[in-house]
Amino acid sequence: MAREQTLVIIKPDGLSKSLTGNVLSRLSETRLEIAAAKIVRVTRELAEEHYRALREKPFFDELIRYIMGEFHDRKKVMTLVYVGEDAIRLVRTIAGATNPEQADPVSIRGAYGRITTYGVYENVIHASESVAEAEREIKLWFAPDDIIFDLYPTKNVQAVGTQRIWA
Ligand code: FUP
Repeated sequence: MAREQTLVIIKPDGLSKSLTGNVLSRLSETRLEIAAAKIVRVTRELAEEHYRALREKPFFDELIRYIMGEFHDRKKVMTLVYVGEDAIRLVRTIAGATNPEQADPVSIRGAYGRITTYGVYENVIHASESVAEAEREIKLWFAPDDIIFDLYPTKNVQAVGTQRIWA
């Protein structure tokens, strides 16, 4: 088994239902290590890039609005990177199937997810599905310095323009 990393997103329904602690407790059963964590306000650009493989799907627009928090009172998500042996499979097993009605009832999605009347699966969390997708997603959501390990090669660039720093 290989050491892997995977991206987890606690989606706006999870935050809105106060499920953050429950989800993190379930994920701790994996014994994986959290290598990064943050709360993110999701822009349309970020949402569309994250779900770009699904852009032809009939539910794509609703999916983008869902991950942006437009159906919930919490316009934010929590993103984490979990690292360890077999991380992708371990997290996806605890997450459960994509469709919350078909997911194992003891999984996170089975226990807490629902299908809305407008047809989107509100399934509480996202978990990367492959090594390649995990790399793409982690690089999309996190900067190298947000993560405690050097997971992928980096390069140095000279910053230009104005930067906002603490006063
Ligand atoms: P998963 O890898 O389990 O997150 O599944 P997908 O990448 O196929 O789907 C991404 C998201 O699209 C799901 F989390 C919920 C949403 N979705 C729907 O709303 N309806 C569908 O029929 C399939 C997916």
